[in-house]
Amino acid sequence: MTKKVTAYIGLGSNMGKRCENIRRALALMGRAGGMEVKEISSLTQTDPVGGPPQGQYMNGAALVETELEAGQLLESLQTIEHELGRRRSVRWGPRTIDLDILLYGEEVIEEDALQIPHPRMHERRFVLEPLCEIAPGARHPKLKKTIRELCAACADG
Ligand code: A4P
Ligand code: MG
Repeated sequence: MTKKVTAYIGLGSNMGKRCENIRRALALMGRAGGMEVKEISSLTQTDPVGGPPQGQYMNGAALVETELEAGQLLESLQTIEHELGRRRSVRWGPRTIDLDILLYGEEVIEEDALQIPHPRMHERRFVLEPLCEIAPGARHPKLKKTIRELCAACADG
């Protein structure tokens, strides 16, 4: 049997129909092959952090079980971002959909194209709060703290 890994995906949108974009991304993730969406947090509206002046985001998080390697998972998520009209222009700029791999099991990956845990997740309330809803006890493999602990210690907002 193929080994399954539990991964957490950060969901964000601040262009167009934001909830609809996230809902469609989750549906495409379910159909992409090699991953199953098991849990979804609530979606909350958040003020933009960094980047140019831009509209408010809807943010959430999802738990997926996947047979894909982390690099394959990233590729699959980027294909979905593209299908939903995401065009990369400005870093941290507005987007129809952003799908970030927050955690992939307890793996630590530090490559140019892929860093896991997501390097800024622990300082962002818009990531930690939805993640804490679905994975309070999941552990950040570098900081050795649970999501609940990181959320309680987060200075953002
Ligand atoms: N990449 C490396 N590690 C990862 C990972 N763990 N998951 C690389 C996904 N991608 C990863 O990402 C740029 C490159 O990061 C990818 O090609 C991939 O190889 P991108 O999605 O093209 O660009 P980006 O999202 O603008 O950059 P980045 O650095 O991912 O930005 P962040 O940190 O995700 O910030 N404010 C609110 N309120 N809510 C938000 O959701 N999001 C951002 C984006 C800024 N402010 C926000 C929000
Ligand atoms: Mg991103």
